[in-house]
Amino acid sequence: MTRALIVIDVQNDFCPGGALAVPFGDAVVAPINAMMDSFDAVILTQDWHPAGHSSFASSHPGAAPYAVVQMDYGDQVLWPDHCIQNSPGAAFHPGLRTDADMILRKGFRPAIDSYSAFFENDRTTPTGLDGYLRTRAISELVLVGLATDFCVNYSAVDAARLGYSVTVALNACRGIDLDGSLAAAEVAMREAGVRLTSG
Ligand code: VGL
Ligand code: ZN
Repeated sequence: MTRALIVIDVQNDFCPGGALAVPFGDAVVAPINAMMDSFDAVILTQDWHPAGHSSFASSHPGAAPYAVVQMDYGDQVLWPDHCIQNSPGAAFHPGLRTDADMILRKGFRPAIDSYSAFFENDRTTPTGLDGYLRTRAISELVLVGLATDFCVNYSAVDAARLGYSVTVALNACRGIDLDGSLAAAEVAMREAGVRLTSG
């Protein structure tokens, strides 16, 4: 079995002091670094939005951050401006090992968000990661990173649907937890056949 570690969005804006800080987000860095050498491939993802992205509350006059709006592809949470291309907030946490096989950027199309590393939020536009993994004969994935209830959750569920064997190492993830989203994400991942581990 060829196994990959998929490291989701360990970027400054999701760490303490960042624009969309996940509580204790930086606590994932040490365990993730320690895991990297045990995999055949390491893939890092990077949330990578243009200024004025449609997922930003600031792009919707009168809307507050964390409100939910209807886009033509479904519900979308409106976020504070974050991970703007080439900004310090979009950079990886300075302690994260970046000696990875591939770095995948997502969320760069102005009109659509992309939580998942596999599909944009319409759940059909591919990022290309599935093709990369298939051509490298990678069938087992371990996912870690930020945020458990958004990008890790969507990536894990999509990966399971695509037929990968998927584990989320919760000890190396942290969540945002908006209105119970963390508990809901754990249910969604389990229902999709994702293994959840804590150590
Ligand atoms: C994420 C909200 C907006 C994440 C990205 O990485 O979980 N969450 N953009
Ligand atoms: Zn984002």
